Amino acid sequence: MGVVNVTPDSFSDGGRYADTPRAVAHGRGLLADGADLLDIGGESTRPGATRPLVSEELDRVVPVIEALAGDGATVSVDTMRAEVARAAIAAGATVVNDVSGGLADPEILEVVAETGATYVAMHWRGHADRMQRLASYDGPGGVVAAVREELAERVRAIRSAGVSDAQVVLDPGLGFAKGATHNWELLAGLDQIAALGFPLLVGASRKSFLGRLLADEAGEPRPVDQREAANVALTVLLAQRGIWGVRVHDVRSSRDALKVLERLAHPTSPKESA
Ligand code: PMM
Repeated sequence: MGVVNVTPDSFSDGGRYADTPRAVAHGRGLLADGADLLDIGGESTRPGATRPLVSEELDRVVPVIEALAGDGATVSVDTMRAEVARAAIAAGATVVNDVSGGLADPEILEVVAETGATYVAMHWRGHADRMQRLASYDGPGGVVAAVREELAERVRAIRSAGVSDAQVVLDPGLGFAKGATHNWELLAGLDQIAALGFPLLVGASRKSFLGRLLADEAGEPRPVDQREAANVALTVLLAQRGIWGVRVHDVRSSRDALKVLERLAHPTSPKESA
C-alpha cells in the first residue's frame, strides 16, 4: 500500500503532495514503482495535529481518488469520517482505511456495510491532540494483550453494524497512542494479533520509532527520509509472516525486497534471460 498524503502537515511528507495535480502524479509514480493499492488521505494524524473541516478533507481527497481510480488503480481512502468514506467510495475507492477502527465516527461502519468496501480497522485510542497521553498498557500481557482485546472489541462493533468478516483487515496502529517500545513489542507479538483470524496491515514507514532506533551518537533521531532500509527490513520480515499489507511511502524499495523473496521461492523460474 503506497501512501498519498494530500495534506499540508503530515510528519512524513507534509505539503509535498498537497494539491491535486501533485498528489495524482505522486500516486502514478507509486503505481509505476509497483504499488498494489494507493492510500489517499486528507487528514494528518501526527501527534498534536488539528483536524481539517469535513469540506477541506473532501476537497483534498475526492479529486485525487477520481483521477487514480479512473486510471484503474485500487484505491483506499484514509479517513475516520463516514461522510468522507461515502464520497470516496462514490469516487472509486474500494477500501476504507479508518485509523480509528470505527471509534471516531461509528456511522462509517454503516457505510462499509452498505457498500461492501474492504475495511481496515486500526487500533486507536483517541485523536492526535491527546493520543500520546493514552499510551499506557499496564494490564496483564501489556500492550500486545491490550491491542488484541481492543481490536476484538472493534470486530464486535464492526460485525454488529452488518459488515462481513471477509471485508475486514486489522492493523495494530504503530505510533498511535504507543511509544517506541510498544511498537517493537507489537511487531514481535504480531502472531497474537493475527490469532484474531483477520488479515493484517502494518504501517511502520518513516515513523519515529525507526528514527530513534537509528539515532546518531548524540541521540539525534535519523531524519524521516533516511529510515528506508529499516522499513524494508520490516517489510521482508512481515511478508515472511504472511502479512496482508504494508503501508509504505517508498514503494520501490519494499517492492524490490519482495521481488527477492518471490524469486527465492521459485529459484528455477525461467523468466530471466541470464
Ligand atoms: N499510519 C498513519 C496514517 N494512516 N493507516 C493505517 N492503517 N496504519 C498506519 O499505521 C497509519 C495509517 C500515519 O502515517 P503518515 O502520516 O505518514 O501517513
